[in-house]
Amino acid sequence: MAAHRSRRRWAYARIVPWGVVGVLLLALAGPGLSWAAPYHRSVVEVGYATAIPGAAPGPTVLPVNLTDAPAFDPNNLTAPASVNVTLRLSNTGAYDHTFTLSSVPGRAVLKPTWTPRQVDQFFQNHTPIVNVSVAPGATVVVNLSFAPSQALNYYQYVSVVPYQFQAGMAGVFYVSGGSPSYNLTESTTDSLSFLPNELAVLNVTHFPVIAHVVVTNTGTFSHTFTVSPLANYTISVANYTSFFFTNTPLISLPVPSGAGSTVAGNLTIRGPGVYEYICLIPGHFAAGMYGFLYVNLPPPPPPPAPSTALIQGWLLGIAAIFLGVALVLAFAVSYIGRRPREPTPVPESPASPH
Ligand SMILES: [Cu+2]
Repeated sequence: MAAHRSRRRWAYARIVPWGVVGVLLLALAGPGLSWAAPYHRSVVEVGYATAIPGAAPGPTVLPVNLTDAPAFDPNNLTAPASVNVTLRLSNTGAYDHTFTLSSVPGRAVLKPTWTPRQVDQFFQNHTPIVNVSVAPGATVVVNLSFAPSQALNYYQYVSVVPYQFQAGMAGVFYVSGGSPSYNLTESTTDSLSFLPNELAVLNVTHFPVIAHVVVTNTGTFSHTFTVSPLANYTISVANYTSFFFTNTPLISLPVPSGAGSTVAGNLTIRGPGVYEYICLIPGHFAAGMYGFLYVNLPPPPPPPAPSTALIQGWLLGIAAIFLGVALVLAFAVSYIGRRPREPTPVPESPASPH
């Protein structure tokens, strides 16, 4: 009896410590597993990785390594909008990582101070553009294409494995504006003017839009072609230097001196309106070296040409009135008579009685 009981107590003594260790391990691993679970999708090919459905493998291939630092290498990417892009995501470490690309524009929307639960909640509220889990040693290929409306924005990418983003596993994807869809030609003259001084980009269906501009110098002075970033804003001659200091121009091309020299560049236009462009060389703007770029607005109609008629209509009208008055007066004069009446002939008096 006593021997039996002591053997049972001995068995409990061996099992209980292992049980305690097991419960502790589960308690430690549990939260991590529960956070990670939603993102460890077994979708290994494309995931829900397409900003535009049906994106094909692109001419632009961007390799990204996911490391145990933990970090992305590189931690910044750039691709144009409306172009198919292929991401090659390689996990070079020994731990799981995810490549999760936020759909909310901004460089610092996701904060490293967030808890894994907050990161999780963010991506439940804002479905990511890309969300793939990459196992150690694996490479995942993702095809995507950014819409034109996403251009000129930054999108963060992070690993949502708990505490990896918080430890610095993050990067920023910049979507550039794509290829130019409009061509503009402009020239500068020694009479300190732009020729033409009105440019137009019309029938734009979506912004931002890129225009390619070629500026040719027809004279010997050097100039600049500097476009205001503000729509419907008239630049003042008095403070244009400080204006462009605080408002980065859409483009500022130095036009080299010498007839025939040419310079070209792209400018990105975010919306419709009238954008003034000027020459920054001191004195040139004041002398009249400016023009206007009309975006989705037709240039104003030219002022009516001066009449080439020798005699204007209104002048004829007034002349006719004066002529009429003169005729009436002449008629009245001739009828009534103004000249002194002819003296009434004195009746011949009879011979004086004298
Ligand atoms: Cu100039």
